Amino acid sequence: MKKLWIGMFSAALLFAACNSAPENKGTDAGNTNAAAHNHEHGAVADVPMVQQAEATIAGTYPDTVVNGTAKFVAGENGTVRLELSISAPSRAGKTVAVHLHEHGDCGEHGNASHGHWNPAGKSHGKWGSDQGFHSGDIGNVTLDAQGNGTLAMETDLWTLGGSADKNILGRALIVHGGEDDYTTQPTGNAGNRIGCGVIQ
Ligand SMILES: [Cu+2]
Ligand SMILES: [Zn+2]
Repeated sequence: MKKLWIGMFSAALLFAACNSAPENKGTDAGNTNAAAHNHEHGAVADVPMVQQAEATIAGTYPDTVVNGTAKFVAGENGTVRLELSISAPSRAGKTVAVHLHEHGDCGEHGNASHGHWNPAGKSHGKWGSDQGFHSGDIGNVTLDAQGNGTLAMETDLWTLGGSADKNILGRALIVHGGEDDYTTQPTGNAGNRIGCGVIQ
């Protein structure tokens, strides 16, 4: 099944390579080709659209083990689904913040990724808050007794490619050592950047 799915992805890449229009066909094998033409053709994409992307998360400090994977899959109707899995044994039983940061550079203990990705110029906050939130404010993940945690979400604020106000390709997914208080500006006071991966 996995191989089949990868094959479909390859086919999607080939399609994208010979047709510059974004392809919004979902991963459901039952989709008809007609569904691929429901997307908007108006805007010229800054970055070619892809159907899936991934960030491999690694520790940014030699003495703090952090591993993880963030898988992003484009859905129908312009949404992106994230399935995140992280492991940070030193934070077992604690809650850690996860954000998308602006630059896809994990250097300088994650600080080279700069601030939270905030294309809409909003205040930092809890995802979905009426008071506003950054497009990168994924939020907190509670880790179990082994330091493992997962998060899944789906949003229409992100795209895999496309215009800079929505494209998350080339941005960094940061795992912090502490919890996001959803209040402190503009960071949430979430502590050091102990894990990082670039979305590609
Ligand atoms: Cu952050
Ligand atoms: Zn933020």
